[in-house]
Amino acid sequence: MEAAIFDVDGTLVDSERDGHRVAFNLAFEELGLPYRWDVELYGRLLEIAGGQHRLHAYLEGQGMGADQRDEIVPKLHARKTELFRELVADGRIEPRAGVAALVHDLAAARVRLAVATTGSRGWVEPLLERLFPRVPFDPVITGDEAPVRKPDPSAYFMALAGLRLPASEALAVEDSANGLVAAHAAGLACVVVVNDYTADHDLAAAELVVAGFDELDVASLRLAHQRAQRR
Ligand code: XBP
Ligand code: MG
Repeated sequence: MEAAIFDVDGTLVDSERDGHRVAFNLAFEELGLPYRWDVELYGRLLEIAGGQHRLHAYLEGQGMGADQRDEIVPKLHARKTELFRELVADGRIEPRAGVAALVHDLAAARVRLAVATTGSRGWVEPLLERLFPRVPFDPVITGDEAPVRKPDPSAYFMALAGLRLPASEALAVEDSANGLVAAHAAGLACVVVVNDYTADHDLAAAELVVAGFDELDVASLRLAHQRAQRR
């Protein structure tokens, strides 16, 4: 296991319910739109990866035509990205418990670290700088570069290309079924650390599923990685 590639939303940070969801709602309000996403509805909308895709699908369901959506979605999403950056800068988004210790232990064990996310570079970079300032994630692949978002494997293929490693020498750390499918489609072993939104996902194919980072250490990640090589 030469490298570990981390997802961001739901994995490095619990960012969806009290982060992105809040920023989407503030953007709706600022643009004078009547929509508000409650916790339960947002859980269902998370099946659509990527904020702009999520907005398009939802607004289409609300009966908004394609021309109006094409005009309003980029504005809404740009404002939502700024608002989410403000939440990060205000310290409202925190690393998941135990993840900071794990990435530091991995780095100390000379396991290289990378990021593969469907989120936008506009908030991913400031979030990593603020919450993981000394962690050498390289490369950081975001939804801006990956041509197709998860569950498509392109973000993981790009991360592997940046690391110059074959999939067999890396491990993905994810929180969701979408992420697991993306990682496996890239040929990567995958450990899933579930959260409230993903605990009921079908994760049977994962090399390891745990409820929190306190259940993981470098040795258990190495074991999960070896399990995939024996399959
Ligand atoms: C994350 C996403 C993103 C975030 C919001 O999925 O799907 O759309 O919800 O970020 P994953 P943006 O954790 O599988 O990468 O609004 O920047 O898309
Ligand atoms: Mg995720």
